[in-house]
Amino acid sequence: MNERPATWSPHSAHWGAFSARWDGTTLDVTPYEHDPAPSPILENFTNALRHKARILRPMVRKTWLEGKARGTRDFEPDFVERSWDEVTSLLAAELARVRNEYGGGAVFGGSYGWSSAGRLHHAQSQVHRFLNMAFGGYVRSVNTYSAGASAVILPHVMGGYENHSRRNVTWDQIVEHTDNVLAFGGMALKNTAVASGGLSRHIERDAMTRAARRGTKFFCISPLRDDLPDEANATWLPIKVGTDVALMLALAHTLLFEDLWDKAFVAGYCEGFGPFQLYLLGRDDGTPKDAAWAAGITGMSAAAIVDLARRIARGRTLIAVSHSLQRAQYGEQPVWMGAVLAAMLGQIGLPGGGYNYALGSLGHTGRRVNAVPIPTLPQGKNEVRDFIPVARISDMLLNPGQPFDYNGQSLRYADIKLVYWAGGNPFHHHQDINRLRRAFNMPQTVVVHESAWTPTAKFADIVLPATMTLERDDIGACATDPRLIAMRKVADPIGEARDDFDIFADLSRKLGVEEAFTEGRNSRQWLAHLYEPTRRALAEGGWDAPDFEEFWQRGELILPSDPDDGGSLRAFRDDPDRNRLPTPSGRIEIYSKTIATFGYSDCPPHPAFLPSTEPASQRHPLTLIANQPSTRLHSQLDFGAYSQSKKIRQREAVRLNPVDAGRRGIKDGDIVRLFNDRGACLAAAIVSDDVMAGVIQLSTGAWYDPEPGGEPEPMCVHGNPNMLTRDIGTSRLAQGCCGQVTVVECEKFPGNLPPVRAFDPPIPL
Ligand code: PGD
Repeated sequence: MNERPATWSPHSAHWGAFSARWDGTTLDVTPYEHDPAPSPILENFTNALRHKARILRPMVRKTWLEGKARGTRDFEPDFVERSWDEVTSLLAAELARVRNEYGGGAVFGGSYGWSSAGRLHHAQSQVHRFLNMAFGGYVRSVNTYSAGASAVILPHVMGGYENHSRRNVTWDQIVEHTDNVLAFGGMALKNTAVASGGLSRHIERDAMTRAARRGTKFFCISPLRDDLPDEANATWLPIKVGTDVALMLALAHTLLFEDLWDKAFVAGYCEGFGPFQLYLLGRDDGTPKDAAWAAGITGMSAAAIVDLARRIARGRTLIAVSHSLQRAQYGEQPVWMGAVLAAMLGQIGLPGGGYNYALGSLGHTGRRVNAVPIPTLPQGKNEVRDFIPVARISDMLLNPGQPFDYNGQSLRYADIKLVYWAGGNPFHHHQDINRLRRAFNMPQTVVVHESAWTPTAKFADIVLPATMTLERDDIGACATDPRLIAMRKVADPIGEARDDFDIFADLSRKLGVEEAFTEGRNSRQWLAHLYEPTRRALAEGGWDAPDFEEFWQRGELILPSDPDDGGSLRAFRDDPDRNRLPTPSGRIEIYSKTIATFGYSDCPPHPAFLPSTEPASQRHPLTLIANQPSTRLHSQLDFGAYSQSKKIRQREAVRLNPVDAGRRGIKDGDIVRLFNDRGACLAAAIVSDDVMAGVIQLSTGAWYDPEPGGEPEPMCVHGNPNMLTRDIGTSRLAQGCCGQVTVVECEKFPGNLPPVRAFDPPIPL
């Protein structure tokens, strides 16, 4: 047992920097002293270290040992314990078998997930490095669940995603310059609290307060009122889910019709306005995209739309489009149309104006970028060419060899025999979990490294207990936060848990290639090695550049930042010929000839309003928003104290409007059943007029907890909205995730309330 340390240990999580101390029983956590608005999610750590949900020892599915796992995996207890030596030998032999029989192209190591904040013990980087360096490659995944559509459309029409989301308008610019912020999808503080690698200062609340005091007018364009905090003093413009593009088009139409648009900017900086103008005016389809047309679609009044258009044409206006809007069918369109609307206003590249994709969707945005590189684990070269857009995992497993489209390419799904996952929880994050269950029953072997018994771990064949972040040394860093953190180990690992790095080093040794993976370094030596490029860049720039030991003793290092210069869009504005955008024309593409050649009807060559192919109906009259939770990051530490404190009768809370609740006889605190043709889940009702009528909101992250005996498609008794979401791509262009929106019905749950078992560990046979 650890002694209570005399000093607190600095540490970091994706939701913020903090210090912690552990006396063997109690974990004290305190936020970084200079953080003006620490996230309450930090409290989730306090009961996590020794929680019953932690995995203590390696486990193997008994039916897998008997060669019968494929097609029979479920959530009933079927595990036996194995020693580390036995399990790594077994796994090394299985990896060698699969490679010999089928090659690396039969292993899916895409292994998506946020895992933890440290730069070395980042599980996704570790598994990719292992599969590249020690195994010979794997089928990978590209893009993210966060930004699946935008990461593909933006390079076609404006240039790289990173530049437009991160090196663009800062909060400081907004405080000083911006008159109007049109926040499509809002800018919720629960989202800006999070940035991969962790932030030491959460600045957004203060920035919005100061901007609003100076006179910035924020507009929260969302079905949820609290998608902007009270501090922004925003005007809420409730809009029907999935209709933002119609509003943007009507704003553009009004600007055009009333001659309020910046013709010189469009002529000098954009490509292809002509064909788009025909669409906007309805010359090609007979439907002018005017305010009256949009009113019928969005639920806003035509007069309010015209007023808004006139207002944004005056003063400095920023158009921001959140991640959430593109996590839906045709999600490419709002990202593109937001840019076109901003181009018509002519302020792209001006301080505090123009277009900032994803500003306010994560803590990475609106800040200055570090002037030196942060430590990064090299992942080696992947010899396998096959990949999937990340959210096509079920499609791939269910349809080996079948064709699919992606970004102008015709590809085929690999035939996967072994799935290797570390640092993610697909049974929380992927859409249509009943379908995912079938998909995860296709491979011969499923391997998972986890620190807790998530549903993904419970569905695996080989489960390896990983340390959690507090149980190891690491370096915390985020490219848009100046504080490099010596994340010191706070507690000894639980049970027999080991670092992912040590597990992979062991496996590499059993595969006879230890040196290829470790390069002769232990984890402490890797930390020093990863720190070195940062130190070197600091020294070359003439900044404070302590060696690793000194950095480690200090516990932190403040890194210099690049200037707040508006990035590549400002440079483009200043000189569009010398500073061309990295698009085919070098300009903002309002019409994309490249996309036109793909011939995708679900992603036309200019932005357009495409209504969902699954609209609300009599059977499923409510539109579900399955957004990011405020009580945890994704599903991480769902058993943690803060997440648990917000559950109602152990279930996740679902919010619905008083009108919809009244019609169904639902009151605050009632357990309700949400359902559609794909599945069902229970949740606990909160009746609130912060949610627009016709909309129901259930955040992601409650661990999937199938009702026993409900096979093959049991309901989740805990509240995972991915029981209900659609597992389709945004379009053939990006094939991004559509998890944000679906349609459902909701009723008061009539039956006996089943217990929540989500956090119970399986009892070994
Ligand atoms: P997390 O809960 O963060 O979710 O999906 P993601 O899989 O990233 O999972 C991380 C897992 O890593 C946790 O189970 C944690 O225990 C484990 N872990 C942490 N540290 C370590 C470690 O050191 N080693 C190992 N081996 N494991 C570790 C998030 C994904 O969900 C994302 S990014 C988005 S944006 C999507 N959002 C939505 C959405 O808006 N709506 C729906 N319906 N669905 C979504 N899914 C997506």
